[in-house]
Amino acid sequence: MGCLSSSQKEEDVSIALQSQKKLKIVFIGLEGSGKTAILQYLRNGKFTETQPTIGLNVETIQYKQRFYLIFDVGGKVRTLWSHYYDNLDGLVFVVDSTNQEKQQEIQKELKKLSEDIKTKIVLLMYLNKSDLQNSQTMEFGDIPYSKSDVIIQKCSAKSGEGIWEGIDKMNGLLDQKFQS
Ligand SMILES: Nc1nc2c(ncn2[C@@H]2O[C@H](COP(=O)(O)OP(=O)(O)OP(=O)(O)O)[C@@H](O)[C@H]2O)c(=O)[nH]1
Ligand SMILES: [Mg+2]
Repeated sequence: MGCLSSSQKEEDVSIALQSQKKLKIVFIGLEGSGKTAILQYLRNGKFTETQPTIGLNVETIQYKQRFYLIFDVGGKVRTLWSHYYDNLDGLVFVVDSTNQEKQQEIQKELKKLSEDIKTKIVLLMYLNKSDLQNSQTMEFGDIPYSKSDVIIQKCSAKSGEGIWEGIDKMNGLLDQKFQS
């Protein structure tokens, strides 16, 4: 998996994006929620064991006619997340659906998002680890992010359930955004 140091200039990235016409997607979410496992599933079509991400992973995936450049940012140092928000097309927020105790922490991060991101984007919330018995539906109340389109998708990086479904919904909303 390609790895960039977190100090890579955002400016270089946006120039690269423009020349290759890729859409920029950033994966965030609390540590251990399954961001890297989902990215690996998208890349390889199967579950792969992961290590906690230090800094970030970067991968390109193709879906239908579109190329997505995906930044998977480690959950441990959350102050890093906003470094990748420039020229964003979509944001994927991964939640561990077996960990109800983290609900308030997630809510706090969602609120922060609405302050950090000023443009209209597509927000895909993956409720991951649906293969586990203690996976539960989670309520986030009003996602304080009314400027954007929000998709909530149950999924599992282990079984693959819902992973491509989430990407398909996001792709559909991006189609609408570019047509309007
Ligand atoms: N059962 C199950 N385990 C999962 C799933 N997704 C991830 N895991 C496991 O959860 C742990 C954390 O997954 P990661 O993908 O590394 O989590 P992350 O969000 O990238 O974590 P950070 O990089 O630390 O922010 C690993 O042990 C994974 O194997 C899933 O859908 N089901
Ligand atoms: Mg990771």
